Amino acid sequence: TSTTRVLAAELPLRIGDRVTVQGWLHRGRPLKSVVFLVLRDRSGLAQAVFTEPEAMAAASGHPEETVLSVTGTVTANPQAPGGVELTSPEVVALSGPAEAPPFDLYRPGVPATLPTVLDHAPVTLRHPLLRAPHVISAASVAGFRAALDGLGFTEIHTPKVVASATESGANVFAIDWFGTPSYLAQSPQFFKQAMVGVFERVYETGPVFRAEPHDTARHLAQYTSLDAELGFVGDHRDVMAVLREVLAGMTETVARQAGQECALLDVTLPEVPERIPEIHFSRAQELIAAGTGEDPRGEPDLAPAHERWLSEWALREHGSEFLFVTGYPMVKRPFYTHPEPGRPEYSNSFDLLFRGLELVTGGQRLHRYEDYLAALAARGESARPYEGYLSAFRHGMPPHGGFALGLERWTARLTGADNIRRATLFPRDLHRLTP
Ligand code: AMO
Repeated sequence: TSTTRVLAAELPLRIGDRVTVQGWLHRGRPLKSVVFLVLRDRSGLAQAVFTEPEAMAAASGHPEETVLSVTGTVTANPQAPGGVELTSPEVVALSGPAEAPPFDLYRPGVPATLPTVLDHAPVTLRHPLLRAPHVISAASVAGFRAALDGLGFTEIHTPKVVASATESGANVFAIDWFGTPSYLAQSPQFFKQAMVGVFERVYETGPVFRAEPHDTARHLAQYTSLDAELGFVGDHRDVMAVLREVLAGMTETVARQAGQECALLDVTLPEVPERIPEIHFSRAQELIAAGTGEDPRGEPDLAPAHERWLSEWALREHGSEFLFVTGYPMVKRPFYTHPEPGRPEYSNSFDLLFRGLELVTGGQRLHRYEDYLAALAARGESARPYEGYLSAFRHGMPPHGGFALGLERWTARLTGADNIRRATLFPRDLHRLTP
């Protein structure tokens, strides 16, 4: 008799039925008069209990991670995972592992260093604790999309090999494109701006590349950028308002779609305030000077330690785990940045800090062609490499702005990971190109 596959999490609804569960042998426990097999599938764990001598023999000797198909009768047992187990089971091995994982995947902790976890990612990520951040990451992207779809945005996909750098200051990977020098895209910046002229509101989720020469817990050489761009804004505050909706949508979707994983990792989801507190860069520097005794005034950017300090300040003063820092100095922002009216040394841009870390960068952009020419000239740059990009602005572009959120940073902050690499399936960095 053949039955269709049922997921572990569905078993409580199938008591009394004869069903087939398929998955990996999470843990086998052969005892004297009974053999317990715990199977793991995408939904969770299911236990099968073998008591007949012949069935016990068939269930014994499979190493963990053997792929099994078990057909049995769903029987209530409060002690089993999910309160049910398969009794009178028959087992078929679909494939066996050639070697054991570097550590037991069924133990509640992970007794391995990060390099060991990453070196053996195809198998170590099967550990429920190591898999969970990636389920949360997937739910976050689903929430990002749903929120922006709801706001009338169109999803786009843009090239990852480009002819010019976009983010001044960030390092580029040069590649040989059929003999033409080119770069791996640092950001979809130019394309998303140009597509405002076509769709008004666009978003993209995809890989971007930064040739980061430093080895930190928050930088990758390839990361996933969640980008949005919208036209007809008054200034950067309209962009911040959209970002607020997106963060709320991401958090809600994580709660709904990855509740089990959040519980497993003890994740406390942040509250996204109706109005995320904001502070101007110049004011932030004054606070830091007064609060830490270090004087950052004159620095064009915030040091990581000062971002942490500001995050704590926002939590203390405003009860918010999010803080917008606005008005970063123009010298630290790319040429497409819109200056602050009245104080042109500052910009209509922002960073969003979340739990001590820069999570998002965004702002209002220049939208007039002549302003781009002037901005490039003022920076001593030729307009020629940017001609393709600038053509959008020769045909009429509305005031617009957007943002980019680093997915791995979000997931790492959400799950309390000490390193962004724990939120990355296969990290690419200074030292890592495999697996
Ligand atoms: P920026 O360069 O600040 O802005 O990047 C946006 C966000 O991406 C994340 N991030 C990184 N994550 C992991 N590893 C890295 N090396 C890394 N670098 C950046 C951060 C950061 O806040 N075009 C602009 C965005 C815009 O204005 O729309 C941009 O790329 O979370």
